[in-house]
Amino acid sequence: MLPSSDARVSTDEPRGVRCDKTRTTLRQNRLPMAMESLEQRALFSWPNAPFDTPNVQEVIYVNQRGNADLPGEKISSPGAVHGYEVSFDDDGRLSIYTRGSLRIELAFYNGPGQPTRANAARSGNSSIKNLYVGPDKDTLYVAVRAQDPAATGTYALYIRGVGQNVVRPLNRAPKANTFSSRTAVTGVNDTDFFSFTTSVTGTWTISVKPEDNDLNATLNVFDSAGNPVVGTFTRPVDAAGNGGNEIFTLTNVRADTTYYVRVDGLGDSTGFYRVYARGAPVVATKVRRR
Ligand SMILES: [Ca+2]
Ligand SMILES: [Ca+2]
Repeated sequence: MLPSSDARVSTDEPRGVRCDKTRTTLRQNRLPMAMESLEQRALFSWPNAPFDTPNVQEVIYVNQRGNADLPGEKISSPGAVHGYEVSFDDDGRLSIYTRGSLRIELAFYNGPGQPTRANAARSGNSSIKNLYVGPDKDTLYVAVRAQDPAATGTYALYIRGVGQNVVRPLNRAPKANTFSSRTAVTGVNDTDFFSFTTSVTGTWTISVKPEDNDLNATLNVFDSAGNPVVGTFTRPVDAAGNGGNEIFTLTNVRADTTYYVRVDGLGDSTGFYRVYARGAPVVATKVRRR
């Protein structure tokens, strides 16, 4: 059970141990040693965000629905925290949860510093629900670690965040099978989403061309269900630096398929850019009969 209020920190009790949820009661009635150390660890010993070595930090690139599925995550060194940076373009509710056999402790940070909510797994699964994402496009952090500091292993992490309010359709350009749009990454954690529907079966090239040398663009493409088709939830296409074009070619694409293109500026880079989707139809080849 999770508190619905924005309590500073909440911790689920281990299975079989009964305790009162309020922290004053926890303090007054001294807990068994194991429970107390768990509570204290969950409260006090999370590292500050952003995370650095020996902890890991990755950036999560959510899809147009504000979601990210990370099924193959790993705690590879004992005691390490696996940290994630995540942001949303719009405000709303956020839930995070893990699955797997490794007992997990999960923490949410609404900015740099200490977590605002933390939760320990009853089984392998841990979750923090009803988090509020404000309208300021803040950088948020999620941290995952094994409940047993000596344990290592894999887990799945799921982000269920805030969907993108505005998805711009890419405009059909005069050139056949070409769509494009121009806009700007205007600030830290401003993310732009575009959609287009393929007009031919064949090869489709999606590109981002910065018009400002300050913009280090990154590119992700998701299908209509939110599955990554270009880049992953933690790795965009980012071959070029500031001012450089990002290009990715998809082969064997069917006509009438809708894709969602995510453009972001790496770090806090900003600037205007154009985004293109260009289709090259499959050329029919005659099959010779002998
Ligand atoms: Ca923008
Ligand atoms: Ca780039």
